[in-house]
Amino acid sequence: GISVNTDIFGPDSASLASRIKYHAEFTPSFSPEKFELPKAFYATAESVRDMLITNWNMTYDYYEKMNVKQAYYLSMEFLQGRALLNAIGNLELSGAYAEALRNLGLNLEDVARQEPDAALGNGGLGRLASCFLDSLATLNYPAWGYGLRYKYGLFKQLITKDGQEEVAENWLEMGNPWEIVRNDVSYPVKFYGEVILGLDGKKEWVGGDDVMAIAYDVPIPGYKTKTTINLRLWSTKVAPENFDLCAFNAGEHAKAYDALKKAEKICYVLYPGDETIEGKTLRLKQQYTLCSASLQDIIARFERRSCEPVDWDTFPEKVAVQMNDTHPTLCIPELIRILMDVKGLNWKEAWEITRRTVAYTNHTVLPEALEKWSLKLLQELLPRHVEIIEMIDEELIHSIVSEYGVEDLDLLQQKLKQMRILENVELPASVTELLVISEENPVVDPVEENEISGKVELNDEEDQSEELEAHDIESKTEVTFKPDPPPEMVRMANLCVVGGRAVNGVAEIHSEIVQREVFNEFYELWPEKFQNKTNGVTPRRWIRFCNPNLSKIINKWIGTEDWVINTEKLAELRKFTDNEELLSEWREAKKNNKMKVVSLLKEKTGYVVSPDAMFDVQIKRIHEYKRQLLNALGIVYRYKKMKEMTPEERKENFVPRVCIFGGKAFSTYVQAKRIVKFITDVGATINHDPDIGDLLKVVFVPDYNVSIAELLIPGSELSQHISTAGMEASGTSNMKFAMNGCILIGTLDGANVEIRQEVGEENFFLFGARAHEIASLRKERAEGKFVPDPRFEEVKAFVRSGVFGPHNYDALMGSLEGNEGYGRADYFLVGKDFPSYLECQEKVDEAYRDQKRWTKMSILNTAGSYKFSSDRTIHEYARDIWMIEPVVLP
Ligand code: DL6
Repeated sequence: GISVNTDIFGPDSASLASRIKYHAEFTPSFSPEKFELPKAFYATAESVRDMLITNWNMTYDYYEKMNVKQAYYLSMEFLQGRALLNAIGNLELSGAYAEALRNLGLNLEDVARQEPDAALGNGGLGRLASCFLDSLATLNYPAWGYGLRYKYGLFKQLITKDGQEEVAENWLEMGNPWEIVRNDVSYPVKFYGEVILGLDGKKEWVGGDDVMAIAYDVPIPGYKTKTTINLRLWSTKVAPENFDLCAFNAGEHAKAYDALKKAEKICYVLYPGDETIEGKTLRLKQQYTLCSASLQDIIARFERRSCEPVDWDTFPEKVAVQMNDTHPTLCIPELIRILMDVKGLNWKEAWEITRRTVAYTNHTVLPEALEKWSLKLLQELLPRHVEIIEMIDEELIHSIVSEYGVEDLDLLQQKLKQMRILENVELPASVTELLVISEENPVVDPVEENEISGKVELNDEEDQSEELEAHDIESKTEVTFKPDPPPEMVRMANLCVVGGRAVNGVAEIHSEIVQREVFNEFYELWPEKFQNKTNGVTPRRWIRFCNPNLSKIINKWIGTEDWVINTEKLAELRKFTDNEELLSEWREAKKNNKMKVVSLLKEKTGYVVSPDAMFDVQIKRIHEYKRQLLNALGIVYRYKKMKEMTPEERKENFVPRVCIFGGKAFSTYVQAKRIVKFITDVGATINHDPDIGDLLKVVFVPDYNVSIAELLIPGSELSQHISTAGMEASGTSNMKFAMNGCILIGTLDGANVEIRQEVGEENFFLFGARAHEIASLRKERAEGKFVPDPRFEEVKAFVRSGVFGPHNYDALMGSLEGNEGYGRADYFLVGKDFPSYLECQEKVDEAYRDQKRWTKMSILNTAGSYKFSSDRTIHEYARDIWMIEPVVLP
């Protein structure tokens, strides 16, 4: 399948074969006797890496010589997937490598499959970062990524009879041929300690524990360019002076290893949460390690490239730092700290430089995902940073006071409450002096009744420890209530908005929500800061390399391979949608890709499915807002209707479908895990029902990752992007599916809105409530005013009847009804959207029956997807936020 290739320069296959053999022998990580697949992969990758290093060095030297402005993309996640086919594809050596390996008795695809996925990310946010790196390199932008080198990536998902189980993913077990450790690039990162006033009157952060951050570089090659940029990942180890040799010599081995383990632990595991906050201290240490090591590195580079004396005011002319979500927020106080405490600048200078350097991308509007850190924890771990955050908070308060004045104290108080970085913290003295604060106008919020979470102390001494829920209070007359004071917190997103030169959302509708709702007060104060940068994905990985069958056809009809960089050329396909030859080639390519999916499903699940059925796919993190449950209930309804019909009626009424799911649930997200279990149970029943046969199959592919997406997306026909409107910031797999000629069924949410515009309304299956309706629908729902469609009641009753095994799925069905104990009633509005979803699915069947119409729709999806190349997104970031220019190597 790697046959579309036009190698135009570089070594021939004989030379590559000898390089592979060289590495098999002289970069040994396997025993010498045999040359088999795993060894062949490592030797091949090492031979590629040699070329990448040459290009990396050239790129680095040139940037150094030209002293260019560089952008730095700081992200806690990079979801790189496999690198081999991407690297040789970008180097235009796929054909030569395939031949070299053939001559060595091996097949390139088999060799490539040996590579473990680098899964240093949870989902969309991390994969976006990786697509951005590919575009940056391809477009010759001087930019680097900075992240952490987690020893264990995202967990491996097993599907057992109990649902999802998680197993550690030891991706580095056999070594990583792509990384280069830089033993000479390391920085101390401090935790704990205290702040003292030095003799020179400057603040000094002393004591505490230092760990060392060591750089591991991963070369990122651009497509058809020598530009090879860098992904620098930090690993941590103990600072040499912290290894307690005395303790070791005294036989206290555990004590001696303690510091060692504490330091290494920081980079052990990718924080598993996508949208939840847990493991707080370790997570905070990870975030600070990324920020501190990266900034020390960036600053060292800036100083090295500067003339003496260093003009710090020019720092923002040479450096742009992008914070991928709030995870790297500590960049802001860390940059200020280094500039003030280490480089000797004053507060005003340091704050100004920082505000001109860093920018922030928001990736979610879910309130529970907007990071907040306990002030107490931060104070303990990073005392100097807390002082700096307090100074920023004070600056902000003064801006708010000068904007809104002190005449209307209610208004002012409301703004302070919404906007301050520090939550539930008293106002600084400099501000209270300005304000006349009456009893009625307390400036620190009183505890609101509905927020009460405090302990209840009973009069009865013996029962003092008992904790009661707030709603129990009324019934106990003898109870006196002493609420805990509300916790003092730091709101990281507010800090990012205040400290960032720009704030952007990731799709038009999301950026509007960011401006109108999430950060509306800030938007009113500083409208010029707010931008939209609709996400994109790299067409190299997501069309050219993962779908060679389709690429060949596109080349033929457009007459050039240029579309791989100039994706707008894809629009030319629109001219040929009536051409029977193209239609038949297009169908053929899809069929071939579907055959690969058939093999994948068989290999991973044992299920054998028919390639003639429609392949209907939903692959993404499992989350209630993404509504895999809506999809599953739609399938159940379909199954129920089938069962009520005669075999003839069934065949006549339904298009055969293979419904494919994939995705991981956060390990402690109980409801998401129930959904996984439910889908697999539904599959187990339907797939073994002899009445149904090939008319309906439901398959959950375990351990969904980038490599599985690369196989599933080209072989899909319908893809589901059905989140509750307003909740999916953008989505990026929707873009990948459209590029590969899949038709989307979806709500008006995230990038779906723009995809529908681009591919044409008639080529997108739209259903469901709109974002602006959601709040009132939820209110109605909570007030019990929602009248469910009978089909929704029918499907829930069917599930409860026990058709899908011994479970009654009470917790799952109950969550859709708001029964006692299940919290918010159908918060994600599955019931509300269910009827319009079913009706839309009927339209899907109807369209699929007319294969000519379907194929045209498919072509028009590919043709209309060009806007969603990450090249477009990166050009926009470069132009509007980072102010960097492409730098082409001579
Ligand atoms: O922007 C990339 C990606 C979006 O496409 C998804 O819609 C969004 O859910 C995801 N956000 C996160 C949230 N993480 N945090 N914080 O992963 O970002």
